[in-house]
Amino acid sequence: MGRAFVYVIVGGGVAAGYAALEFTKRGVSPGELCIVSEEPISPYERPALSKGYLLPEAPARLPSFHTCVGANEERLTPKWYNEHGIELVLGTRVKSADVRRKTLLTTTGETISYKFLIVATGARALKLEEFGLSGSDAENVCYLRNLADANRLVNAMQSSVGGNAVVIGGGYIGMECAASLVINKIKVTMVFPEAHCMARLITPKIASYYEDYYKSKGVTFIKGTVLSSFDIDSNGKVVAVNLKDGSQLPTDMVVVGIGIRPNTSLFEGQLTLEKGGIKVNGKLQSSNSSIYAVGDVATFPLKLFGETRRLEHVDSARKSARHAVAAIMETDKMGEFDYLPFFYSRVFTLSWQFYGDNAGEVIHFGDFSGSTFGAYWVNKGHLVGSFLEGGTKEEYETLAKATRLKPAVEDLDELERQGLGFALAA
Ligand code: FAD
Ligand code: NAD
Ligand code: ISD
Repeated sequence: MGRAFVYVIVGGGVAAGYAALEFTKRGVSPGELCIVSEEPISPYERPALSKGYLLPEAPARLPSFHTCVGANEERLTPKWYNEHGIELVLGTRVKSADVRRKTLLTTTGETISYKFLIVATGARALKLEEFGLSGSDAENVCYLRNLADANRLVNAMQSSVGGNAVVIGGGYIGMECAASLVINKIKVTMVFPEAHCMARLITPKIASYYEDYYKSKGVTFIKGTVLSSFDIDSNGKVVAVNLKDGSQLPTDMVVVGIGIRPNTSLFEGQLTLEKGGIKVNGKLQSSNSSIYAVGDVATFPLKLFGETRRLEHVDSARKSARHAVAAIMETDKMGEFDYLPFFYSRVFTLSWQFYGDNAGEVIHFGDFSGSTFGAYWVNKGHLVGSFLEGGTKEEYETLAKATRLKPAVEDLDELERQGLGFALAA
């Protein structure tokens, strides 16, 4: 059995939702577009899963956070796809792709053919087993990538109120889930191998501010070590976490956030890969001219810094998806994707934004004993990155604009003295 479409999107996450919106804005006809997704629900704003979804009071629930509300655009419900003649094939994994024949084979045995394919398969959470450990299947061990994971996490939290949780990993998932656990009245111990949290992005000085804040909320940090094993009871629940440094942490639940791997396997050996993702050009087009890749799975040229990057953040998923659709539908007119990396997080009453690149020398500014502070990264005499905690909308916009301009920085002391003023004047 088989069906044919002009445009097919494989993957039904953030990028797929924004691509669908862009297709309709550019005039796709009913019956031309199909989205095939392993998830049983239409595209939603994944960031909500580690934030509003985990709140004990008035938690965010679908359909409120279907794409594209995260960018203040229309909320695309299943009805919206239906009304626009977009075929949603949900709860269905694509198990193989034949790029020569331009076909996808699904787990239901259907063959779906395309003229243009957008790969938006995102990424999967790394499992402890990939580091030689075991225990991921225990009922109170939680990962967080999709709605099913989030529901499992909510259930585990509800059974652990007043108890203890161990969070493995000091990255985005670790920090955002730790905050949610605290808000759910669960005592948290965070364990990670680095010297400070969020080591991929922030400086020791900024990390120290966040760690102190978390400590004031009762969070304990155990750094420079990793998990060695779980103690699991006869009901299949983890009751203690054993660390390589020899310590043992009794616990009611565990959250694991130890990074991701892009879902490239369908195309390995068929498309060129780079830096763990599908290599694309400035139009988001892969080594096969009928196939585009967007979001977490794409390694694209970052014009601003003259190198290729694969990013794992929602803004780049949204914008790369829209650019790919524009490039497919307006082939001659579309320029290259010219992206300024933008990352953010919100936990407790804290909120930060980051723009650009965290390369080169770091200049901190602002009041680290108060609530507004930041940092600039200066590389080869130019400002290339900026971070701000506790800024206003206008301040973040200013920072983004200034970072994109990559202004020359002649005097680092002066930059430190001017702080946000430097961005305002740039
Ligand atoms: P995804 O949104 O992961 O979508 C991929 C889709 O492809 C999924 O539906 C998946 O089931 C499907 N799929 C995969 N393989 C197949 C297959 N073979 N067949 C069919 N379907 C398939 N970023 C930020 O910038 N800020 C945040 O605050 C933030 N919070 C986050 C919170 C959480 C809990 C998580 C997990 C991520 C967060 N991110 C955040 C990252 C952001 O959500 C991702 O960068 C973004 O979702 C990437 O979009 P994507 O469409 O590329 O992939
Ligand atoms: P991450 O890369 O941010 O952090 C992984 C962390 O795992 C590292 O900081 C390290 O502390 C830890 N680690 C690595 N190996 C380990 C090991 N063997 N044992 C113990 N700890 C180990 O990844 P994540 O936190 O898992 O996040 C997953 C994805 O979700 C990322 O793509 C991230 O960008 C995305 N996300 C983003 C946001 C945001 O942008 N606000 C929020 C949530 C999730
Ligand atoms: O970007 C985001 C984000 O941080 C969320 O929580 O999108 C979601 C939506 O704003 C949820 O409605």
